[in-house]
Amino acid sequence: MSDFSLESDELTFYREHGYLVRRDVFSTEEVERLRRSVETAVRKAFDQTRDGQTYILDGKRFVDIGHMTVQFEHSPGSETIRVIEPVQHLHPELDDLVADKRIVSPVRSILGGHISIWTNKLNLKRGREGSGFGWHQDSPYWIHNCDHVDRLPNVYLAFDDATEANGCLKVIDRSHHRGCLPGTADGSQLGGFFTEPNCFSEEDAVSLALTAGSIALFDAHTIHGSSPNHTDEARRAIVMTYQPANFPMLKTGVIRNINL
Ligand SMILES: O=C(O)CCC(=O)C(=O)O
Repeated sequence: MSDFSLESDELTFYREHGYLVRRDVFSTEEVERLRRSVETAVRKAFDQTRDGQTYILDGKRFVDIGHMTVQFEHSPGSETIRVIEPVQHLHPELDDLVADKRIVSPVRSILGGHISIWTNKLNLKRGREGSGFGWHQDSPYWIHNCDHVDRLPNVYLAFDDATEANGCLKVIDRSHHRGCLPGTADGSQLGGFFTEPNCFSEEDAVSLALTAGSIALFDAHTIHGSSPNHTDEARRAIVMTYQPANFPMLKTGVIRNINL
């Protein structure tokens, strides 16, 4: 595995189940440095929200700053950032991370050729306040901006140990085989982004408890979500999404090919 490509059994597992875990891909020292970069990026994003465009969806606060969207935690008046998308431009280490061969080589194995960046986001899930993510697929959200949603693999990198207690990522095993599924029709503004519960069984959920520095790859059609953080410590992660080469990024419209 010296070039970090997927072994054939890993690729077979990914194709069959819609996800794959690789443990301890980044060292403790690397993860510590990345955590510092993440916090610098968060401070930078927070400062920029002062000049952004604020809007509320289902009572949740979002701020757009140019092409970047910052989402705040759901409790009324919260100043805690929940998600930043895209994020790589906020720190050179994050910019390097999205092109790191340990992230990119497995994606190339899946897509079978040269690749470019689709999007990336920081999911911060701070201690106690960090809210969960309802069950959803990414593909129905992206299909409006992209005609190749079948070819947008995600790589989730854990910056902290992720456990059931702090809200680790969960996936619905094999759910990606069914393509885009209907969203809920509950009348809310964001409801359509959450997968209609009758379309899957939570009995098929797999909790991806990960040590910091581990990665999980998952398909854009894979139903996934996570619980709130019930601990005092943050559960931070970045989700980096790729596509075949020469396509523009979501939001920025810029083409960011990755040259290995
Ligand atoms: O970070 C998590 O636990 C969930 C991530 C997720 O659902 C997403 O980013 O689409």
